[in-house]
Amino acid sequence: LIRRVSTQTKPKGSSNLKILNESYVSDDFTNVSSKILSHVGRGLLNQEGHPLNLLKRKVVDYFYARFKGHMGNPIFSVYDNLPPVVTVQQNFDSLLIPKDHVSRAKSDCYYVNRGSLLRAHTTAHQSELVRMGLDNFLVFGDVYRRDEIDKTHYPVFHQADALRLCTQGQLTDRAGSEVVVFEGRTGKETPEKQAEHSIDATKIMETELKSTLVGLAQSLFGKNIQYRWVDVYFPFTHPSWELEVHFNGDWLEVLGCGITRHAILRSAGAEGSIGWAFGLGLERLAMRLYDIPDIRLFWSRDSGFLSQFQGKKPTDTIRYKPVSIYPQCYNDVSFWIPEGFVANDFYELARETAGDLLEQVTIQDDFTHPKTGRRSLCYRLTYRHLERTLTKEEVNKVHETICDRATEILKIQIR
Ligand code: FA5
Ligand code: MG
Repeated sequence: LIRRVSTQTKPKGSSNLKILNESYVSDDFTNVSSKILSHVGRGLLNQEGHPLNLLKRKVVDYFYARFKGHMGNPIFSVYDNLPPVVTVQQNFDSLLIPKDHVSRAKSDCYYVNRGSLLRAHTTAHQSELVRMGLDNFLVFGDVYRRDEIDKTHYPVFHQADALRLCTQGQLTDRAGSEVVVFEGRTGKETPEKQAEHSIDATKIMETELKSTLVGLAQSLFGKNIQYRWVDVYFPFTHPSWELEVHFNGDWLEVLGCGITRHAILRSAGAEGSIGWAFGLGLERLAMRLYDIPDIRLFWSRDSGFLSQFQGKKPTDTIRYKPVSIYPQCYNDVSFWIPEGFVANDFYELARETAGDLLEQVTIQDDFTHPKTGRRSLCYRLTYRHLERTLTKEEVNKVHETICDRATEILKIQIR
């Protein structure tokens, strides 16, 4: 998927990146690697019998059943094949994410170049779909984030996003009496609502949003689940909430949602509507739903994994049974860090070097020398192959290569 092509016109130091048959010129912002690009185009969501495909179909079926038009037709349209390279405008600007917001940092995203990146959320497509005139839609897609390493984090995962718009007329029809949606110039923003909106219209939308999402969680996990709403902040919604579900003794964050910022709708040509939106992580749900213990398994091509889902229907109950558990192996590394050291750079270098052998990286010690002020970190790297037993020699070799590369590229100094 990644191919470097030489051209005559490219600026010094840049090259052409080929992603899904499109060509991009790299620059000083480029930080996608061939390892990450090897995930682009895998199409797990659309692979018949993959657990993410089964979950996608469960979500779609729920929305089709819940929201019907006058003729009994489903009113949500579904997009599950939008290309993952998006512009900075789509991923951030169109969603009112401030220019200096942390989520834009090179340390958190995979940039193709200064103008484009691998989408960090499926919300990146919201504004263009509204501009196309859509008023009820679901977007499913692969998303890319530079992040920590453990059993529930992987640099590529999948999200579902939704948006639902209502005009004043539709809201009035639904309520059975006149609902005024907009407050006009005198409106003020409060914790409950945006300046542009009336409290009545906001509450109707909030109630529908929350009951839709609780209904979705119940349709996946059963009527008796325990859940709670947490107030949060997103630049593109207000008010905003997260839904947490109690699972195996823990509160699990399932999704973020809220009332779409009116400025987003206005600039996308839907100034006459009020809308709600949400975004949820599919792996987190699939891991609970199917008892999948490690997020790396979603990328497995092993038949021991895939065969347990093949030929199944979205309505079938499936419990994944680990084929066998191979032993873990860990090695520690302590080093002095140079100025400007970014932990995500180390995680990624480790992952690039070890590939999927690397299961987890945890920090064991963080020490600042009292005299020199130099800071040293100790990380524990846990290795485990999903499909066979690793030898100690094999792990040592990989571990040494990580240390060598980190010394050379990140300028760390091993203790
Ligand atoms: C977002 O991505 C917002 N775009 C969601 C949204 C959309 C809010 C529309 C309002 C309106 P957040 O970064 O919290 O928010 O991610 C949303 C969900 O994705 C999380 O609740 C979680 O389920 C999942 N998620 C986030 N990071 C990871 C990760 N590293 N691994 C697996 N799942 C993740
Ligand atoms: Mg969140």
